[in-house]
Amino acid sequence: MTNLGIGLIGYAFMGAAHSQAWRSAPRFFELPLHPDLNVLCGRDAEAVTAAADRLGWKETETDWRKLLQRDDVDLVDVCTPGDSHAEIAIAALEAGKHVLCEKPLANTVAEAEAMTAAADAAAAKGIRSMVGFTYRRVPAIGLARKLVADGRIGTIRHVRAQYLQDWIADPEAPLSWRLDKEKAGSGALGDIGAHIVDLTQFITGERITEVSGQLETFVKERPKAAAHSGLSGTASAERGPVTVDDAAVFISRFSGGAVGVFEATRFATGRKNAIRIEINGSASSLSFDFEDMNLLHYYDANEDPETAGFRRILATEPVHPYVGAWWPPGHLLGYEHGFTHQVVDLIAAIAEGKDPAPSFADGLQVQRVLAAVEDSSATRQWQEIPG
Ligand code: SOE
Repeated sequence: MTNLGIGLIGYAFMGAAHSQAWRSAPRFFELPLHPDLNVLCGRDAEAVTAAADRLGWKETETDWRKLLQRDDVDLVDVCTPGDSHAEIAIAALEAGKHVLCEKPLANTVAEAEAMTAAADAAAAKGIRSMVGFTYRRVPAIGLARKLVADGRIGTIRHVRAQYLQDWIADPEAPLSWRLDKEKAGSGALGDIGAHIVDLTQFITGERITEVSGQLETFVKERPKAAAHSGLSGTASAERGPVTVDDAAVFISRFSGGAVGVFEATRFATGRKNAIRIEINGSASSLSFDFEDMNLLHYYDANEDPETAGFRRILATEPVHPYVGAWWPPGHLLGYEHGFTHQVVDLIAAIAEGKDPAPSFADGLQVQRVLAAVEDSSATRQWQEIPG
């Protein structure tokens, strides 16, 4: 077996999630290439060294450009805030490195277009790229997509999707980079709305063609953070502006004729990471909530009405996507497994010489939907999504 040298940039929440994925993938899955956790990169030498020890990386760099020059790095995993995705990913692809880039692909459509052009040029030379819409790799989501593809849902009429969190519902919760437009591009819209745009298109196999949206920033000023890690922080005495949306809501049309209702918010008090998707089709319905992520609810409209009803499918059988590599039925999977499945699929694509999904082009299409929601909110008009 050949090795695949990994260089990861960023070591906060996503960096830790990706680290565990690279570590655990070869321990549970038979892989055609073995990922070597060679280099962790971050700007603060002391902090990145401590993170490397904790997360299992052999060496560190403090300049991502140096990471790209290393022969022991075949793949660059970008877990930085969105403002650096385009610059790093394009440079990495041009340096001949495969790239995994966290979502949303970029902060603007123009950046996402440039990244997609670089990815296409690199693919012609056998260099692969993928955007990290991790929730595609939740087994129950994979099952939902299969049921749609197998025709079990019929013609899709309604797509209902919510991504609900509450980590800034407290107006005194401090500012993080996720509340800074310069760093994050947008707020709930890009950070979590991007996931439900991708997931609904992934499950239905249809494209969002048109949107009408509304963005809202409820709390316009917050304490600056004295320290911030993951989704929580400690407040300083100074205050600063929130420059992104706190909540994004929009309705949409899908290419197959379905109508969609979307909601992304960090103000849904009591909802921590509730990704709720319901699909109603002519033959049946599907319903999913990430806070109970091992379950898919399925209603078959052809069943005897006397006993028909939503039934819960526990997506932990070896026949369900990815599950066979883990535990016996009923021994549940969690948040981190999606990240592991993501790198398993990426490694397979690299070894087989195929383009992995979701591609940078898929990330660009999501970016166009996000931009259309912003435009719609600003103009109070429906917006079409080109392409
Ligand atoms: C913060 O809202 C966040 O970490 C997102 O950035 C991730 O994509 C999501 O998986 C969990 O929440």
